[in-house]
Amino acid sequence: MKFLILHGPNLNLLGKREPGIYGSQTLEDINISLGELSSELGCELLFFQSNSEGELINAIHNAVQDCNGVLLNPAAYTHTSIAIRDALSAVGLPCVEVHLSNIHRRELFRHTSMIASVAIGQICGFGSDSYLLGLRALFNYVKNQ
Ligand code: CA2
Repeated sequence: MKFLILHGPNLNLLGKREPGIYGSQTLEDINISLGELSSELGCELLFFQSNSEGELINAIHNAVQDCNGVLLNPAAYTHTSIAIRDALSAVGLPCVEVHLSNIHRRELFRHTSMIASVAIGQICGFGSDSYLLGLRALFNYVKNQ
């Protein structure tokens, strides 16, 4: 089993800017933890981060060739991108949406997700654990499909 781990805009700054909001872990730290979990589960991961909507969409399109699912934090595109939503819907791969922060406790504009309705589920508010919980959920979903 292989999963695409997709990180949206500005997440490359994690741990380097505004640690008060998003914590001190870097994206590299999160990817390492995900890698450790994938060894435990026995699956393969493909990591990709981009600040560009089109590149994220291309990664989703390419995933259909060799991935069984997508774990994604679309970052600010969560709230705006019908194009990412349509890409996920078009490829039909199971996807889990994750967020470090609890988007429902924050500004009103973060309460809406364009992605949630095409995802199996959404996990938010647990910092980097959101990703680990999300990978477990995605793995179990695909295994039981
Ligand atoms: O809580 C999350 O994971 C978010 O997806 C993070 C996005 C935000 O727009 C979403 O509403 C919720 C922002 C990611 C920006 O990451 C930064 C990291 C360090 C410094 C500045 C931004």
